[in-house]
Amino acid sequence: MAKSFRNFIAGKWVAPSTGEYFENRNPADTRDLIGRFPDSGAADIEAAVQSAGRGFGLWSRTPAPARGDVLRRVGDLLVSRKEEVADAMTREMGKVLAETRGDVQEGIDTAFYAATEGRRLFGHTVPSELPSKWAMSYRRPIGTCGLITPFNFPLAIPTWKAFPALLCGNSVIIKPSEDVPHTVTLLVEILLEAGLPPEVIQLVHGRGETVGKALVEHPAVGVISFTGSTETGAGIGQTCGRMHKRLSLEMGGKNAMIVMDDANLDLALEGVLWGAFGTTGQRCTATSRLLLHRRIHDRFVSRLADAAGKLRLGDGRKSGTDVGPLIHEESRMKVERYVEIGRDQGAELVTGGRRPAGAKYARGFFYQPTIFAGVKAGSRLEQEEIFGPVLSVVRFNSFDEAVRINNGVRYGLSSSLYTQDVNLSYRAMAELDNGITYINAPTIGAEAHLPFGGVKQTGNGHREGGWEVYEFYSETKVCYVDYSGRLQRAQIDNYDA
Ligand code: UN1
Repeated sequence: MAKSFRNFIAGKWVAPSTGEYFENRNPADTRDLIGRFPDSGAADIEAAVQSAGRGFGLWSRTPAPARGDVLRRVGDLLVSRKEEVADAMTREMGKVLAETRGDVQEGIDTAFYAATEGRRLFGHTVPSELPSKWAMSYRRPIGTCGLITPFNFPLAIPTWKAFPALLCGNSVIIKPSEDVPHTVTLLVEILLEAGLPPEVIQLVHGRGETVGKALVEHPAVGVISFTGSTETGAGIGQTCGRMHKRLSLEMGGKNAMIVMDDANLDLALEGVLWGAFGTTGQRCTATSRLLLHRRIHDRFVSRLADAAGKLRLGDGRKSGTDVGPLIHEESRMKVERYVEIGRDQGAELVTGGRRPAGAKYARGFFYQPTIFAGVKAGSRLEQEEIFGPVLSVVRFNSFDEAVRINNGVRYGLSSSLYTQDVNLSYRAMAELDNGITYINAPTIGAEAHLPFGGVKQTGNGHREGGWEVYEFYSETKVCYVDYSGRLQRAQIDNYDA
């Protein structure tokens, strides 16, 4: 009998009010049942919100350096449990162990950054325009933050959201993806072990349509942070707009790598294999378009098809695996639909394009690394996010044309340019419409201490990571202290006296 996991609400591990559970199975082998997780309802969110309000009262008055100390211990615990968390993550999510170790490391980096931020959290002190008067700002906690996280970075993304939110003095309710509920359960255990007061954190498992919706619509949850699809994000945006909530959205991407004719092609080849097929293409930052200069196009495509065909598909927990399964059957079917679309639209399938054969793959959601060449700018394959191991190659004639193609999609997360030309590198940084541009590296690989996010329909202007996220999770408070002992009217007494 598989273990039944619980929610964490009001300082206790509790069963859901609904009495319902869903199964969490290994995507590499669906016979492997990890456990049953709560299919919670609105009543569980209500209890979590009540508790988070109490947690906020306590935590918001704890000095920020002391909050940072808790997060430092979280980082230490993640370091000591890195291997165990990575293994649990690969078991429920599928990506290879090297990647889930990286995912835990991103959480560790985020914890240590947050720990030191407790001793910064800078405001400004600026001169007043009037004599004997001080003017300054500082960062204040906001309240309860609702965090809705996706399946592809089961630890890193919850930490990007929760650690800065906590460091700023807020309480947190996490609703993780129902595809990866175990990893966040481990994270909450670690937060508690590190000494976080229990009511500061709540974990409510369940589906977006029920639990996620109740969280977004609850009037006492003033902040929502969501990573997921652009469609779901648009709906959340409407609700938050109507309710005047602070909202951070991190959504789709259709990221391009541009390879110029002077590029180091060995480096570009290694880069595109990693960018397109790492995490089985299930990153918002995945390299899903490869723009090749016509002079190197044919040679590069044939080397790439060859190398992609050699990637070893399999269970991410077994050594020797390069590419794990997709997260679930619907996601594999979506990939299959796009492969059909590519064929129908006349793109040339150069490798992959089907499920792998063999008993080894029969129980998992595997799909071969797939490459289409001759993809037309503007076609569906080139424009739409697939979130799987499908790379579309587009040929171009000039750098200007490559920039136009890169910018011709509704998303704007990351981009990449391979060249030896320093002038083109700087032009790319200026002209590519993305939140992140890499030079001589693929479109993935953002580091935790820099702001992460995209322009256009990828986001709504906020950034996660780095220093900027602390502004999202805190309110600016401005204070004026007039010690002149008289009424001083700003803009008036100092000009018209
Ligand atoms: C995502 O693409 O969904 O930049 C997150 C990267 C990782 C985070 C990616 N550090 O590839």
